Amino acid sequence: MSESPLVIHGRSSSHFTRVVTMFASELGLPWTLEVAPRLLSHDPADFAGHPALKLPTLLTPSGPVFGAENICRKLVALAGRAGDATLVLPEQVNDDLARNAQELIWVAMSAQVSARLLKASEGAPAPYLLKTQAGLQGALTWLDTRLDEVLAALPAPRQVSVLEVTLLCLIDHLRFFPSFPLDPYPRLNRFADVEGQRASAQRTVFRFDPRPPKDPR
Ligand SMILES: N[C@@H](CCC(=O)N[C@@H](CS)C(=O)NCC(=O)O)C(=O)O
Repeated sequence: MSESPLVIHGRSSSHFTRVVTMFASELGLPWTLEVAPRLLSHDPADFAGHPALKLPTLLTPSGPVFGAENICRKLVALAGRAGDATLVLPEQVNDDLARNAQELIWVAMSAQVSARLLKASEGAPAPYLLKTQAGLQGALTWLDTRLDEVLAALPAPRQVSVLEVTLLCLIDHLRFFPSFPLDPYPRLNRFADVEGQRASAQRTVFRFDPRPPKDPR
């Protein structure tokens, strides 16, 4: 494992970025954040060369690694822990309910990005924005109802799983950018309260990075 910190291109206010910084922290890998300057830019250079203009990207000497899930895999390898069953990547989850939960978490995270960016750039809510929000809330209801079963279906014992890290980042992000009440999801709230105590979560709490004043959050 290299001693120099890993460079993660992203934002401290991004839940996809936090999945990666939390995972790196869990693995004890030093990292620094290179802040993405303009979220609505069309220039891949503003996204560390990501051709689809997304973040996060992990910058490695052998090239970039795009996307939160891919980066988590790469981090496990960089930590010298490939094959360690206590680090639960999506491919180690063999239960349909838990796999469905992971899918809904990714969808909900993307829905939240779309909802925020559509809201920032438009006046009246477009029908697609309303559908996106309804889908996000549908995913949360599903997850809240089945959370105990989903967690019980994850491999154990485990240090950390992508599913739990992504779920914490999703719920915390909904608290960071509140747009509807989270009271209807008591299990998800309790989960986030407990998981938020992890050292890796405390180290990566959402905050705004300093950046050019005209860029919409
Ligand atoms: N599949 C990607 C999704 C990443 C994503 O949507 N990131 C958001 C930031 S939280 C983003 O880049 N938003 C800008 C945009 O969608 O234009 C991943 O897993 O990393």
